[in-house]
Amino acid sequence: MAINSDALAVMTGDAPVKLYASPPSPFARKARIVAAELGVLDQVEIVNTEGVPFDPPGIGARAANPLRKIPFLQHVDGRLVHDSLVVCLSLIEEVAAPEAAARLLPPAGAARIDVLTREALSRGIGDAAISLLYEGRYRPEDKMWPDWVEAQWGKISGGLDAMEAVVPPDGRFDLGDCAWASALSHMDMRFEDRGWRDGRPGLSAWWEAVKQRPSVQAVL
Ligand SMILES: N[C@@H](CCC(=O)N[C@@H](CS)C(=O)NCC(=O)O)C(=O)O
Repeated sequence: MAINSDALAVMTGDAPVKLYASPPSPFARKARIVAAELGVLDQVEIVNTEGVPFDPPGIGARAANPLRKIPFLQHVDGRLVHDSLVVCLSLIEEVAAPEAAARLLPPAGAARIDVLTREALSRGIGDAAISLLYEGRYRPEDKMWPDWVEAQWGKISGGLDAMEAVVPPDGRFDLGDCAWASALSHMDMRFEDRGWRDGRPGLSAWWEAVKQRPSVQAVL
């Protein structure tokens, strides 16, 4: 989507891309981890922007950001990229050097689909997690629906079980793994009381190891 760069009041400066992101967002964390793993942090200006459902300040004109969500990316030519997967693809394919890009995402075929499928699992967990949080934060108390809350947790739990079944091999840290790390960091931040590690020893051990990566440390 091409937009006039005046459309977002906060757009100033010379970085090739601006990443509109808020620190706790699992989707924004993924984009930041990806930028760090690609070695392009010096080309990405992070603009702190809150993502909340009710038209937060700084989220931009409706024409520029129709879904009113973060993260989104703006290129210096004004192009706007939204949804965290496409933000990551834009960083990989349009900002990073080819060798760095290839480490995060194979160019085609089943290997690429595998990475994108793992990313989608994490994004689904993030969507359910955000729905759950918003239920507690914004829904009037008399309209809360515990079964619905548990159904959202069921999606998260199912996603975590699927992760446990195929724990990433040592040494790999591609886009799918960046996404998993962002989802687990969000689990620790928002849902520690749910005990997501219980019954998932492989995933817990993997998370303890990848948590040491500088790209992940930077978003915790
Ligand atoms: N599928 C989107 C989800 C993004 C999302 O839900 N972001 C939240 C913050 S973590 C947000 O901006 N929420 C505001 C809203 O729902 O209106 C993505 O992957 O980027």
